[in-house]
Amino acid sequence: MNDLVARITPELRAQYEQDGVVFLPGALHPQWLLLIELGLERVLQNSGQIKHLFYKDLPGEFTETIRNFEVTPEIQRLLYDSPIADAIGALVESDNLWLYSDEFFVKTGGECERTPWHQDLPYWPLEGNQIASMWISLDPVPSSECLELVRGSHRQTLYDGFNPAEVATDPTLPYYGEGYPRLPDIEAHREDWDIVSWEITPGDVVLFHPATLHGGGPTSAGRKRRALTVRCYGDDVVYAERPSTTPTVPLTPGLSLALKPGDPLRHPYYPRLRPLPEHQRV
Ligand SMILES: O=C(O)CCC(=O)C(=O)O
Repeated sequence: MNDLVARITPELRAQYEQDGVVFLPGALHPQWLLLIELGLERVLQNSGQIKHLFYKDLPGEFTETIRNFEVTPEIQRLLYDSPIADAIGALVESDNLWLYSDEFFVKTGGECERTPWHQDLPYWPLEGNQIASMWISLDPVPSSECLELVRGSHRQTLYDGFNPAEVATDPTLPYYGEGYPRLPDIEAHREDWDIVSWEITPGDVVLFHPATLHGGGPTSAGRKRRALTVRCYGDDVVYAERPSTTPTVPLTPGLSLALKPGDPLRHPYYPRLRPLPEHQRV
């Protein structure tokens, strides 16, 4: 058992269940951060990976890329070899662990808008409890610019997502427009919500449930914030349908033909991380 897994105690698990988020300072060795940085460089330079740019016409750039694992050997090494999957498996209490997706959030080049408040779960075609995301920043981040989360919100209403194409107009405009209530304007009424965030030193991580309301602080001039979120799940997660108005994220053509609601979420889109697959053993 490595040190990180030993830190996933019953008390930490209870806190995760209660709050939908836990903070682990000094969780990752600099070697793993270097691997992430090399993976990010590959993605930004020449991987052919599709880059989504939020908030055009601002001084800073806010870029997102999703499912980098498939095109980035560094992210594969990270997820097979580092203690990230073991820690998430320990947190959600599942010996089997699959990767749902991984996502870079990069804010560079000057002032960047905040990441709108949202929950991840409505965007995903799944249900279950043995699931968690790990947010990892390569850069030091003051708490005002960090990922922010509403404690306990994973046990309350599941809202519609925000519409990425309309964030500059109104970050509560719905993604599906049916099936879920519209997101409240959390930013306009911050005092009504139990918001937590941390001052980040590289190596610290935030673990959170995909139904926890969260957003990302804006970044100020001269700063950069490069974050990777890794999303993994265990045995109890099953395929679930979402409103057909808009596809789930990331795109998974064919998934709805292969699985029916309630089926365990097993598909080549979701590589097994634990137990370590045979082809990754030496
Ligand atoms: O880093 C950010 O600003 C947003 C991260 C996020 O929304 C996520 O990891 O799900």
